[in-house]
Amino acid sequence: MDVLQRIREKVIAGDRGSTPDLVQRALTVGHDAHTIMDALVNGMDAVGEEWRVGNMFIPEVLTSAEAMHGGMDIIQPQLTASDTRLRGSVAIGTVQGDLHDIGKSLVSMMLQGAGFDVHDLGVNTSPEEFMEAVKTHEADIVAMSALLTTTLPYMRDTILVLEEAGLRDSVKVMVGGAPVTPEFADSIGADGYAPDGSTAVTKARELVGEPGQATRT
Ligand code: B1M
Repeated sequence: MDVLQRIREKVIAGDRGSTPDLVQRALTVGHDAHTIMDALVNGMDAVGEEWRVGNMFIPEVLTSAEAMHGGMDIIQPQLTASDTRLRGSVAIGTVQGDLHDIGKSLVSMMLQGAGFDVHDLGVNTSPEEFMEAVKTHEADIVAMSALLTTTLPYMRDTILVLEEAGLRDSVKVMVGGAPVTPEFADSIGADGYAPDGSTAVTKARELVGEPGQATRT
């Protein structure tokens, strides 16, 4: 089994001890950080499917998430060091009521790697916290992540709070996360949607006025 396949298997097994070592080995043998990230994400996707069908339970899912984070910590310097030119300021967080942080953290790292000044507000971020962060950091982009259908409405609420605070015209809003669709993004008046980290970078560049290749909004 090659090292990328083993990384995927270690995430599925929730092996917090070996995953970072294997990721380090993958870097040493020449795999780039994005390829390794794909292997980590792939493992987490398999975990999600096993959980969905009832073959895995929450404690196991959590140890897989920790293994994934351990691997991400190793590739973070590579993901965030590719371009140091500041392209704009981004306030990113997972929306209120939502504790999923892996996808948001990946997008955050990739935006940093692309040269954005990223302020990661963490998980369970209320509309008011997003709004305050826009003021404090003079953010060009608010980037919201949601993994639960039940927390999607907080994306709309955040946009409303930005409007009420008179900030909506000065900041772009980008949304993403597994249940988010382009149609949903349009329906709440977001400026951009991205299905994954690399598209999020392309979209963010477009939103701050750089040419990009994203496919919508
Ligand atoms: Co959660 N969970 N979970 N969970 N969990 C899902 C999302 C679920 C689909 C599982 C399932 O049923 N198959 C389901 C949601 C169903 C729905 O609403 N449609 C679900 C549920 C129901 C729940 C609970 C309610 C379970 C319960 O308690 N009964 C509960 C809710 C807790 C809460 O948030 N309040 C819960 C809890 C948890 C854990 C704590 C156990 C754990 C989170 C640990 C952590 O994050 N530290 C967890 C996990 C790990 C998952 C799954 C298995 C994996 C999510 C993940 O990290 N994926 C997930 C099933 C799945 O997705 N297959 C599931 C890997 C990650 C890289 O992908 O986050 O999609 P993702 O991010 C991608 C893209 O979406 C995109 O780019 C990323 C990189 O490609 N992206 C953006 C994300 N944000 C973006 C923002 C952007 C642009 C792109 O711009 C701003």
